[in-house]
Amino acid sequence: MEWFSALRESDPNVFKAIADETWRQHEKLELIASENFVDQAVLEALGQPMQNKYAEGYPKKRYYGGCEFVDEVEKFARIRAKKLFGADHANVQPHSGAQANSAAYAAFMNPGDTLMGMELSHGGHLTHGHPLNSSGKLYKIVAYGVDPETERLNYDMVRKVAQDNKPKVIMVGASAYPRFIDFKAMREIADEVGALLFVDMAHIAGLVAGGVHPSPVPYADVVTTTVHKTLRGPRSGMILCREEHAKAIDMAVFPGHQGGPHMHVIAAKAVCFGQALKDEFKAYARQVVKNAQELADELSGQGLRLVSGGTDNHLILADVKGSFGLTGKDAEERLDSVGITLNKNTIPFDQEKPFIASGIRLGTPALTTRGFREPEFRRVAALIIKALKNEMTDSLRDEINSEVKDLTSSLPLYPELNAILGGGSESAGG
Ligand code: DSN
Repeated sequence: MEWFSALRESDPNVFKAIADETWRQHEKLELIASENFVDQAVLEALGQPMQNKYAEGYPKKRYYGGCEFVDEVEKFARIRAKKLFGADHANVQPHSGAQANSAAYAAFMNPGDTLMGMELSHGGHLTHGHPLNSSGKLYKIVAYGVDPETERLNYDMVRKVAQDNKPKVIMVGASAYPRFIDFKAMREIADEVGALLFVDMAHIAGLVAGGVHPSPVPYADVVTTTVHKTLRGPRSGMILCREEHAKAIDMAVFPGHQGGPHMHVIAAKAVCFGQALKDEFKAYARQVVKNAQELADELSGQGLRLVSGGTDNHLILADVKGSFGLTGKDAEERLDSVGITLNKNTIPFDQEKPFIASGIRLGTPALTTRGFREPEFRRVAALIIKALKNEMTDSLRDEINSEVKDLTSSLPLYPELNAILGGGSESAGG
């Protein structure tokens, strides 16, 4: 049976949307910092009959029969995750990063306890205490931000917030912070105020696995992550912790927050962790950072102001309003129209609302996966600047779009899949 032959036959509408999306991923320059492209092995593990299986519980202790083979993949995933990050314990069942964070909080906090997290508008995350998220509704939130001068974390300022508020948990981690985080300093602050230290390493997990970002694991009580960002696995979450916290974490995930684990996704996590243990993944992680630094140098050299002046990791936060008088929303839409995909983002001390924002966030993980290196990223930077600095006319749009196509066709994504799906052809909508 050829991949997608049944779907093409039984549901042409869904088939066409998948074909179009696969082609879109190939045809555009993907710079969303939290996205990546998994390989065929991960896709195959996601699309197989383990998706049919209920398996509440943990390996060898399930509430359903017939779990002997799904037990195997969960064991592979746990063993590989622990090896990859040097952790005592891994729970690989969270369906997402948000679920992982909710479960981790609930394992140690009661409603009304104080949670300290990074301000969302300074680069933090919704689940670190935003008032509209369950974290912000259940817990008393205190927030720390970046230093207005350096736009980086200032550990004396963080210490002061902790000392003034004595949180039960300090959550460290960000979705739009381009600099290394000093986990040792955060551990010291947590110890000084008697707090537990949680790190959400979702954005940087692949860089930590690849040895190009300091690891939080030696310092944190609990580390949560997604698997699909720099780590390049299936869309899902995971929790790592010290042995003393293993039981509380496992109970908080199941039965505390989830029912049946998604065993097909856990199989794909095992595949991803196996890949990340290889030397090739270390080379990939190094290249992600090199590419981000090249892109940052080129963009700032051509007049785009970068928050904190540059990057240590996979992402760049750029002030398009201060640099070119465009809002983040305008910049996102303008770049989208020329085949460059990224997202608007608030910058520290932003005067605009999050849906408008003064900045854009760019990341290199996805394009690095398809083989882009420094020379390609220099071309990407030039196209971004050309689109942002000039008035967008039809001819400029056509010119940039055609340069984007030249770049993407030189390093194709999913060529075999697109051949099966018909990506780019009239029938697939391309
Ligand atoms: N939505 C993710 C991101 O883009 O950073 C965070 O969950």
